[in-house]
Amino acid sequence: MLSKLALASLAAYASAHGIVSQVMVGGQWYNGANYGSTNDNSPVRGFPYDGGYVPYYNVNTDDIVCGANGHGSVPVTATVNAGDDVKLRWHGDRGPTGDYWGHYEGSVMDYLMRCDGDCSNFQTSYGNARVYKIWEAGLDTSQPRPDQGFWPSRPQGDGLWAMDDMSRNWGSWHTVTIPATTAPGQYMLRHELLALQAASNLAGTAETPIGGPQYYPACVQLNVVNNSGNVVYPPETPVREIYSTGDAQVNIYTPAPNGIEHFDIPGPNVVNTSPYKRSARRADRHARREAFGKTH
Ligand SMILES: *[C@@H]1O[C@H](CO)[C@@H](O)[C@H](O)[C@H]1NC(C)=O
Ligand SMILES: [Cu+2]
Repeated sequence: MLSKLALASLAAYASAHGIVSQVMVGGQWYNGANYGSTNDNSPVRGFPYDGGYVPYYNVNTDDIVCGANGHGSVPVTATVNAGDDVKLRWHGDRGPTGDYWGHYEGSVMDYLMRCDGDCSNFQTSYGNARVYKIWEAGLDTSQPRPDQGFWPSRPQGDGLWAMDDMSRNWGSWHTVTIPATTAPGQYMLRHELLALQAASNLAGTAETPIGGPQYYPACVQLNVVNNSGNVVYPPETPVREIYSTGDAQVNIYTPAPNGIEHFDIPGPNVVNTSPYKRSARRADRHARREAFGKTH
């Protein structure tokens, strides 16, 4: 039987989710988002009032670009050198201080999206939002399943999920490097968490009324300067075409007791941002795929 306290925390679990509460861009601190509104001193676009996710059935709508409350711009566009790091802090309801990102199972992804001018004028509903993926991590099966710590609900299964790693081992901070070959100009860093704890159950449960995979995009307005000299223009994908509603509908709880042993991170591959056209290894793999009649 659940105590009143347990019921209260279940309710919090259902609505709290998380937001990017702080960012560090090129060594400079900025505020993140507020719940429910944009924050004047932040380059992070708005989150829904409850930090809620984009549900799987909206992955082909404009909401997937920067989230349901991220359509409008924020006043700050943070300047960063190509080659510098951007760090994002996910605020949630778990962890040793009760404010770490709360979910365990899922991937972490980063995309860049050109703003075609000032990000402060960039409206995600224009239908022009195109991205390329610069980083991703999913399930690292070379790692053992971590102990449960503060999160007793995690199911069985070997491996360390990137989302769990971020919260557990990095104080709920994520770091991504803006490629040194990025052309100067304004971009949105489209950072994204994909939570899978409800991915097997599209119908939802009492705790998760909307089931299925949960997408948490976070857009940071950036002005990229001081390029190294080499510029790479990677192929782009319209954001509303990067996922389909069937992506990530995995059952992480089976086959019991070992959980899933492999997770294909959805969306396009991470692009090659090396200043050289194509590495020998990639060219070789490409040639082999063509030999087998595969186009992609
Ligand atoms: C870009 O380079 C210039 C010249 O070296 C420097 O003054 C400026 O601070 C750099 N920008 C950033 C964001 O570091
Ligand atoms: Cu959540």
